[in-house]
Amino acid sequence: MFCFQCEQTAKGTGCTQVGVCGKRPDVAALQDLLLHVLKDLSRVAVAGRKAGVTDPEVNAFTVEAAFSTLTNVDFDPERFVALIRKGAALRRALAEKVRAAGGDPGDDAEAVVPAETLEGLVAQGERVGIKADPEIDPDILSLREAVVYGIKGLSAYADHARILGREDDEVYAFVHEALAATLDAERGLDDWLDLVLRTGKTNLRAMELLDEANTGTYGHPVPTRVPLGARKGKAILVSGHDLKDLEEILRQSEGKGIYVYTHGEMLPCHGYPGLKKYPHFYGHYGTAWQNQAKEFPLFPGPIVMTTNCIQRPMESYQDRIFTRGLVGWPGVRHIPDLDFTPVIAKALEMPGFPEDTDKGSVMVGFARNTVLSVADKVVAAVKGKAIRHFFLVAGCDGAKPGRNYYTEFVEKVPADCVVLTLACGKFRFFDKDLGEIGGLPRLMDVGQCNDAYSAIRIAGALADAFGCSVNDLPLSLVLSWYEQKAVAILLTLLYLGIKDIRLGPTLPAFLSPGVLDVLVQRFGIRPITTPEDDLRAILG
Ligand code: SF4
Ligand code: SF3
Repeated sequence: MFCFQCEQTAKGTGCTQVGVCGKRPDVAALQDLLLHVLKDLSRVAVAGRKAGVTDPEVNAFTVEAAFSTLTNVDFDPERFVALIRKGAALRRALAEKVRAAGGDPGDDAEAVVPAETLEGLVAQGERVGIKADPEIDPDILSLREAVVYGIKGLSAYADHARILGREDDEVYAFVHEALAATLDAERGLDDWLDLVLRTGKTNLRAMELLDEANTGTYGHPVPTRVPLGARKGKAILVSGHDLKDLEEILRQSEGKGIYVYTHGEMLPCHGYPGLKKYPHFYGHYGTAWQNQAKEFPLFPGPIVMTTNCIQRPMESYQDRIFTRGLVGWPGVRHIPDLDFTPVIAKALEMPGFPEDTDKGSVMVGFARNTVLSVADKVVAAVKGKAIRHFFLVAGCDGAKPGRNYYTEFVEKVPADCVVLTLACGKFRFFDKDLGEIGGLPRLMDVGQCNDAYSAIRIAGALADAFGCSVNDLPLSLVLSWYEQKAVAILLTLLYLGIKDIRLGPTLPAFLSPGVLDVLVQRFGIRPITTPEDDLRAILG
């Protein structure tokens, strides 16, 4: 196997024996084969659009299948076998439709015919992995993989939006164009660079769709205090990023004497009016994804993983963790639709929390509507020099010790500066009381990684208010990345021309020295150093 799509890749170069994330070589090969099937399907979808043929099932399948190969989503070989077979069948059916419409779907002989057995499929996957072409130019490989990982992240956002009824064929058309382009051995460096930035552009649209989907369905988040302790009684823990799953769990468990808690990236859900209206939606349990093996054994109820990041479940909670959506782990019970009866039954069967406990609380709900509703106050505070600088300290968390940088950074931010945050990296500092400046909290949680769009809108609106570009605002981006949604967001920021981003804890292994050089020259992107040095460099 060879995989270097995430930040924790082995030795900072690539996982070759087994994934640091726990991905086994057979699953890695199946993911490679699925991706190859998707690229081939995309080629036919591109030909289809030229002939006026689009297929909603193909569109939905493409983003679902790409999302399922994102880090820490699906570790179950059987699920990938099913996706590979479905992808190949969709390709055959689509090619026929395209031909019937007078289009040219290409040569069927080039299509993948999935092997009969798991071993056969794994062998097929091993032939189409990242390093399949030993002759490929390292910069082209780097840009091609940047596109693929950006598409995986974008697909996650598009899939979340689709679940809530928001779609745009332009997004699907680009996903197909980009995946088909990865099969084109003739593309030059400039074409690849262009495709990288267009991936960022389309990701912005996908995030916009998701923002419309979330706020259109559940209302705009409002500032909300979320307890970190527990209420005496039965309990369900919901993790991941999927708001629809959470809503259904709340609806189906209402009036049953069960309290529902969020975990990880679900924390910001407490701010949505359409979700916080449930009286049994109580509080937040635990911290970021990489601590689940420590925190889940102590939760006295069932746990539902709606999306990434799942870690290898410990034996002590194997029988009460459930996967939903695209998440999978061999041997873990999967909820195939929105019927959460088994989860509720498990909650009723388990003891729940024996008593109330108080562990403090945190505030959520500082998404674009909240922040922009006090834009005048913010602008006045900056002009009156009460606020010197804004920091967006955002992104993923992970297990590496280098990630303490973000905790220290936030602790050392001077008292006249404001910290905006989003995504699971915030668990390094989310419960710190940084106080207020002129009635504004100094630490504001914009939401999930899925809400990066909200932060972009806030930055854009502030730039408008000051009559300058985002790059000229007293704002610095200090980002932490781990998986491919973060890659997609980074590509969006580059597409928007945002400069001087600080990125850590390490730079992506898939960026070749040549590509990194271009990013440094054109965008001033740089690795984090130490909190002291970075703060000094930013604030002068
Ligand atoms: Fe390694 Fe990350 Fe790939 Fe898992 S997803 S195999 S940790 S690079
Ligand atoms: Fe976190 Fe997995 Fe990226 Fe949503 S939950 S930000 S890592």
